[in-house]
Amino acid sequence: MKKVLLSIAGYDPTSGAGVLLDLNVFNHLGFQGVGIITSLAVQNTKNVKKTHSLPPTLLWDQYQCLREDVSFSGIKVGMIGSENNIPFLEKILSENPHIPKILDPVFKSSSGTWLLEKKAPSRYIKSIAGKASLLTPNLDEAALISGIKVKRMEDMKEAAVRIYNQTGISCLIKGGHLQKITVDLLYDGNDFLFFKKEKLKKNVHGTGCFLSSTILGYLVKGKSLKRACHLATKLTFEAIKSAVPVGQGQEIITFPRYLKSS
Ligand code: PXL
Repeated sequence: MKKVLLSIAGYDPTSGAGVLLDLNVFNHLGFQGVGIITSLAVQNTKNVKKTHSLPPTLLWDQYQCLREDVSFSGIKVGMIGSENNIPFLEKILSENPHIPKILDPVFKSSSGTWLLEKKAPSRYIKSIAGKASLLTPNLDEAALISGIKVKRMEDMKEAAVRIYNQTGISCLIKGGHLQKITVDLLYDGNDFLFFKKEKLKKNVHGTGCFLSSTILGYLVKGKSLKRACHLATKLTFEAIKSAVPVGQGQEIITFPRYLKSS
C-alpha cells in the first residue's frame, strides 16, 4: 500500500503554502498526502487579509475520520491558527510516538500577519516538548521561542541550543532572512550543521512549508535527520529558483521538474 503522510496546516487558496502545498510536495516525493485544515486564510499572493481558525472539535473530527481508515507514516504540522488548538496538537503528537513528526512553528506570515495569537508561542512550546523529531523556526520564530535576538550566525547557534534545552527537540533554524547569505542551522543536541546557500533575489511564498514537508518525506524514506536536512535544503533552494509569478505579489514555490525526488 502507498505510504500516507499527514499535513496539519492552514488553507492558503493560492496553494503557495499550507496544506495544498504540503500535499503537492508529498505527492512529488512519492507519497499520498492527506490533510487536516486548521484555519482558512483569506489571502492572495500579495497578502493575508484575514484568517479564520476551525474549532478543536472539527480538527479532532477530521483526524478521527482519517485515522479510522488509513495509517500515517509521518506527520507535519504547520499553522495551527489558534491557541485553542494546542491541546489537539499535543494529543496527536502523543498518539503517534513512533513515526517522524516535523513541527513548523508558523507564528507569522512572511508578509507580517500574525497566524497565531501573540501570547500563544510559549504555551505551544510547553505542549510539544519531547514529542517531535524536528522544529523548523525561522529567525523571528527562533527569537520568540528562545527569548534572544537572532540576527547573526552566532545568535542562531545560541538560540538553537536554548530551543533544544527547552524542548528536547532537534532544531533547524532557517536563516533565509539573514542579511548577506542564506544559512540554515541544524542542532541535534550534539552537533551544529550549517547548510549554506547563495542568496537568491526572489520574493517567494511558502518556502518554510516546502522545506519542512520535504524533510518529512526524506525522513520517511529512511534518511537520517542530517541527511534529510541536507537533501531538503538543496531541493528547497532549487524550488525557490524554479518559483513562478502567478499574480502581482510573491512568487509561488514550484517543485523543480528536472529533479528526481530521492
Ligand atoms: O508561509 C506561512 C504560511 C503557512 N500556512 C499558511 C499560510 C502561510 C502564509 O501565508 O497562509 C496557510
